[in-house]
Amino acid sequence: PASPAHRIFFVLGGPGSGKGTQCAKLVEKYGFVHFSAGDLLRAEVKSGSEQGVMIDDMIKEGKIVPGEITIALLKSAIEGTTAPGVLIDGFPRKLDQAGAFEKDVSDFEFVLFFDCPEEEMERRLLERGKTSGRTDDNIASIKKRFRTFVETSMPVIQYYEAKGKVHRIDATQSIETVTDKVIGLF
Ligand code: UP5
Ligand code: MG
Repeated sequence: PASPAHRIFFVLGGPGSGKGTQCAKLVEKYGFVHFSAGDLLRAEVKSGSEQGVMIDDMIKEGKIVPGEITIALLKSAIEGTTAPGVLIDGFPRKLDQAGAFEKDVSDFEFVLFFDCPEEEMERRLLERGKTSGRTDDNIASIKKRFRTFVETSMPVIQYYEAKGKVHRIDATQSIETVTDKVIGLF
């Protein structure tokens, strides 16, 4: 179903491509709200809920958490929102979850795709891992996240690209340069 009150944008890209960083810029500039699927899942782990232990394990292994869980978290996050735009960061990363979201929650305007080579993403994540406290910012988990991204999440981007719904951004340049390119799309 359509959700005319909100313009929903999917923000996708590999681990460390800059999704969260650029979403923060858009929040500042346009008053959008930003929901990171990964952040919602990490909050679920912290809450000590029953499913938190399973989610924790899957994140360390770079695996994709079952869609019902992520979609329920996103749905309730979006529901209370009155902002002019909603940035969904890091979701959908599997084709069937994309279809389920479109069917059960909302349609969306376009996908913002941050394109970045693995060596640059690895450098950023290892640097961030010195202070992030994220259980998946270590080289073993990073390699698994890359593999899941290539095998399972890139097909989502290709699917929407074939439908003309993807804006691809070169994410290798400085944060400011990338922001300038992103701003041009809104
Ligand atoms: N940085 C950013 N931009 C830079 C630039 N242009 N130049 C130089 N440095 C730059 O950035 C990462 C680091 O790089 C930061 O230190 C930043 O300063 C620097 P960030 O903006 O955090 O990148 P981001 O793409 O958000 O990286 P993140 O690690 O969050 O991406 P992931 O996709 O890996 O993580 P996410 O939180 O989305 O998902 C984590 C896990 O949750 C998944 O692996 C999966 O297990 C699970 N998950 C699901 O199961 N389902 C979902 O739907 C979503 C997540
Ligand atoms: Mg992020």
